[in-house]
Amino acid sequence: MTGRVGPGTLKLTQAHRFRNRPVRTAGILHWDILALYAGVLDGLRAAGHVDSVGVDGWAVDYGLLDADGQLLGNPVHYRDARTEGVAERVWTALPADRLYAATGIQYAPFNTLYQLTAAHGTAQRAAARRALLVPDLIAYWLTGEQGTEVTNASTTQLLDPRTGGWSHTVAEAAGIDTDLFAPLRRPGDPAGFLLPEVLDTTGLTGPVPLTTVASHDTASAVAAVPATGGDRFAYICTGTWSLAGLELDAPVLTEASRRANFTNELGIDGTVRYLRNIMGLWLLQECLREWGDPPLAPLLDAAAQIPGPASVVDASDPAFLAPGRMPGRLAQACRASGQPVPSTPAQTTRCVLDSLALAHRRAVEDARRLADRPVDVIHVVGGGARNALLCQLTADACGLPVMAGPAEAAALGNVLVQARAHGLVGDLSAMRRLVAGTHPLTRYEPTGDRAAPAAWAAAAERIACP
Ligand code: LRH
Repeated sequence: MTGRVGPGTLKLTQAHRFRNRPVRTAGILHWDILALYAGVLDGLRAAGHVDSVGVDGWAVDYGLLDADGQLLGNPVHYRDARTEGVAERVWTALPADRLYAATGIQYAPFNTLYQLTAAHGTAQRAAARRALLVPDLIAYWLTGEQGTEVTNASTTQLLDPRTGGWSHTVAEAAGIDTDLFAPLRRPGDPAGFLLPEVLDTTGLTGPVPLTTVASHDTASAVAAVPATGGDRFAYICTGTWSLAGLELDAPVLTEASRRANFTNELGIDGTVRYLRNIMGLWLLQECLREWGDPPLAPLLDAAAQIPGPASVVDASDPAFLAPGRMPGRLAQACRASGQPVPSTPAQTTRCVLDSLALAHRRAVEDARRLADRPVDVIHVVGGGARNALLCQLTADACGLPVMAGPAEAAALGNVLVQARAHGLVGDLSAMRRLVAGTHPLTRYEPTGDRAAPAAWAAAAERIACP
């Protein structure tokens, strides 16, 4: 994406789009990282002229480099099964409650901490001198400079959210030397210049600086949430995942928070992203893949005609993490909880969207209770903001208005942090006002049906997660 920023101006243009196709080899699910990097180079070529570049991407995954700075094998996908049972092993050295008190990070089987533990004893890990998180790896190839961006570093579960530095307690207990990571850097920090080989390949004219952004895509998206009326808002970043929660000044590290599996990831300017991971539209993407990728609009129209909330599943359950056979797995979960089994694509779609709305409701309610923060409005950003049925169901389930948009929040947050570093925009609230003033938002009111709250509470009870 290219962005143009100025007083009253914030405009994104898609320069190039490419597929991200994970590949399984020798039993392990990998990212095709060179194909992704080639896509980045094609994008830079298509952009034509740029004053600054920023890289963001998904969390937790990393590439290992050898002593010469060369990549040792393709990064492993966080949906790979290699981390099964690994967290339990780590907890014998550092119990889960102490781990949470030290890092504030939710349990997810794929946290970098568990991935690095799973890799212990492999030849690749033995040869590794450096681990670079995926956006940092792309930034390294573009500039030749290595760094570890702090919002994404918080998702490793090796950082102390109170200090923003490494947690040596956790690293030592897990047998991980934090020198494996490059020095920490913060959104806004300069991060070098595009290498001559990159300028050659892309046709760009140098010097082109790389600017550190909130390299965790969710942190970039939260930075661009168009909230302009104080702090009584929740956000849901919807895409492959739904990341639902609050922006706080300090982490919530209580036992109740740990039990609710809330995470305290770092945001820009010392903020904390207090949120829960919900499986998100991945559930639907996987069904669509199984059904041969039919057009989405008629399916959503048909799903909207079905009375709901219909059968629901627990959309925070890691059981849905792995790819494959999703309609069957959803049907099985409904059967196991004694609910009608969705059998048509429209019914399955409705089941997914009702389940997401219900999980959004639980996350927003739990977050406001655990952080003791009132919430008047929910901002839905990311690709799911385009899904009117999901936004309406979320408003209905939560009993709160939903402000939907922008869909490209992560790219906007990326561009805004660069613009700020180059003096083109003010603080976080000025950034948010600029998003709100330049991007149309759609407001969804909860439908005023008196029976609705009881229907959603009953749906929650059916899957035993009140
Ligand atoms: C969303 C995301 C999310 C992480 C997951 C691995 O793209 O970065 O915040 O939990 O991917």
